Amino acid sequence: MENRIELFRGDITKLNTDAIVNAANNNLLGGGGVDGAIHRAAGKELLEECRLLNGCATGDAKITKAYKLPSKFVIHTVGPVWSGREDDAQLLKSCYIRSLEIAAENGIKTIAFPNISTGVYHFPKEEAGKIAAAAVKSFFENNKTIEKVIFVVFDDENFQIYKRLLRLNFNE
Ligand code: AR6
Repeated sequence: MENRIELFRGDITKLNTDAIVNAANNNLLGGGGVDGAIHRAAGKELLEECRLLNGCATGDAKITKAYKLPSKFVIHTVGPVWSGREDDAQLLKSCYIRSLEIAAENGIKTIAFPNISTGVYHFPKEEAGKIAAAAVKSFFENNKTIEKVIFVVFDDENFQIYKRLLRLNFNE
C-alpha cells in the first residue's frame, strides 16, 4: 500500500495525473461545483463528447478524453444525492470502484478523485471519506496496475478528515 495513496489540497483541474474523476450528474451535461470547473477548464469539446454518452447511472462511471486539461482522461461518475437511506453508502463506494475499474481497463496508472457527493449532494463528509478510503484500499488488494490514487480535497473540513483517515503528517 505504501505511497499509493496521496492527498492534494486544491483544484483538481490543475493535476496532470493520467485521469481525473468528475463528480457529475446523471445527464453528464455539466453543472456546478467540480463538474463546472472541469468543463470550464477542458473546453466545449468535453461537453460534445459527453452528449454522446447517453448519461450515466448513479454509482456508475464513464470515461472521456480530457481536452484542454493537463490530464489525459476524465472519468465521470455520479454520486448519490444524500438521502439517509442504506443504499447511499453502497452507491458512493460503487463510484470509486467503477472509476478504478474503468481506469485499469484503460491503462491508467495515476488517478485523482474529488470528494464525490460531499458538495451539492450533501453526503456527510466524514462518512464519505471513510467510504472513499476503504474503497480504494480494497481495490488495491486485487489490482497492481494503478500506481497512485490522489484524493483531492478542496475545503478545509475534508482536508482535516482525510489527513486523519489516511494518517498523514503535514507540516503546517
Ligand atoms: N477541485 C476539487 N474539488 C472541488 C472543486 C475543484 N475545482 N470544486 C469543488 N470541489 P460538488 P457533488 C469539491 O458539489 O456533491 C454538480 O453540479 C467540493 O468542495 O462539486 O457530487 C454536478 O453536476 C466538494 O467537496 O459535487 C452534480 O449535479 C466536492 O468537490 C452535483 O454538483 C464535491 O462537490 C454533484 O454534487
